[in-house]
Amino acid sequence: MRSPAKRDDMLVHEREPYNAEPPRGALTDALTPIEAFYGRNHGPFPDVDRTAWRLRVRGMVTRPLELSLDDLRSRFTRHEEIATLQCAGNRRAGLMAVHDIPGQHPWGPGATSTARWAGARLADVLDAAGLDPGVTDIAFDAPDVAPEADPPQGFGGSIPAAKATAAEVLLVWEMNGEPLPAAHGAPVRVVVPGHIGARSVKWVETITARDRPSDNFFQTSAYRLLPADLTDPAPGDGIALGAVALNSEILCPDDGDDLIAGPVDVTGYAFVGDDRTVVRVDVSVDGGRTWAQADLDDQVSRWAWRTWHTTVDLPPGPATITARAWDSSADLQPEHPASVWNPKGYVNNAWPVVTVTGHDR
Ligand SMILES: Nc1nc2c(c(=O)[nH]1)N[C@H]1C(S)=C(S)[C@@H](COP(=O)(O)O)O[C@H]1N2
Ligand SMILES: [Mo]
Repeated sequence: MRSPAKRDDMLVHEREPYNAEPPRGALTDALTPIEAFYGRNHGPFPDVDRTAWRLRVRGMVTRPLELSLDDLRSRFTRHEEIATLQCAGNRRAGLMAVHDIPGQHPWGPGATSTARWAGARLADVLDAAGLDPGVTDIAFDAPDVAPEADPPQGFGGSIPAAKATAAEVLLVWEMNGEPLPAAHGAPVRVVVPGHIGARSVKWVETITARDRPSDNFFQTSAYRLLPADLTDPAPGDGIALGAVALNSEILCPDDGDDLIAGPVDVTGYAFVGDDRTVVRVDVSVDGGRTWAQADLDDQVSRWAWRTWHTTVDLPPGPATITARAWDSSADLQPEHPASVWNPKGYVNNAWPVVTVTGHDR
């Protein structure tokens, strides 16, 4: 497949495999247009023939299934869910500024986007297959082979069975009302709202019911939070990433902007996974000495980010704008990226900062 149809001003970290994020300003709406939606790929796009494509459901099930796209669409009820995808590497650049992370892309704040997804509930498909009582995890496998996967294997991962059978997890064939684009996993991808993007496996071919997490490289070795001093990790080391940690970003103004001193509109997003919700966002223009609460925009879906806005009084001269989000468990984002630095550069959820200059009119 050629390069996906994206905005000209995407920040391309890598052309092949395609890894790109939109500029901050492209993410201010509740829903992200497909041409701005970030792309994160570990290997080249696979060639999938949609008529020959079959979804296999196997493992610890009573009735193994083999479903065509037509089977999936006709046998199961179509459901929609507006959900944010967020890569575990989102905002990694902030960790790399603390200490280099070789071999990883320096993602800014744009490795996250929100779409309206439609497809079948994974729960309904698992129900048709009949899960054995001992099932604890549901694994997904795709055909695209990443150079980093050791040994060579397709992309894959798993989620706990309790999440897999929740109503929000979909097998998706539509994105923002259009057929799912090839670059985002056509004919069918998994969307796991509230969990790291890596579990939303694109071009999914096999679903396996298991009594332990997936053995796939991207479950056992990648997407794990390692202690900062671990230099030679083995598979299974560190914390497997699942639900998305509380995070936020400033989308407007952009870092480095020259502005007129005085009232300045500030907007951003805040997001947290699974059973927590964003309940408060504070903004500071004096480096965190004093804070004012931002207005939270209406949340378009339980599984979408919360966009927010406020107006600050920007002083003349160089200034920093800082934000920090709170969630329904009274958790607050950590202040410094240094305190969350980890060898693979995941989950930078430190306070976002943009540096701007206020000019006299
Ligand atoms: N088959 C497959 N699925 C995949 C990936 C991949 O490389 N291959 N990348 C994952 C990661 S790390 C993320 S963050 C999301 C990105 O989805 P997008 O490219 O549609 O934005 O897809 C996930 N699903
Ligand atoms: Mo990711």
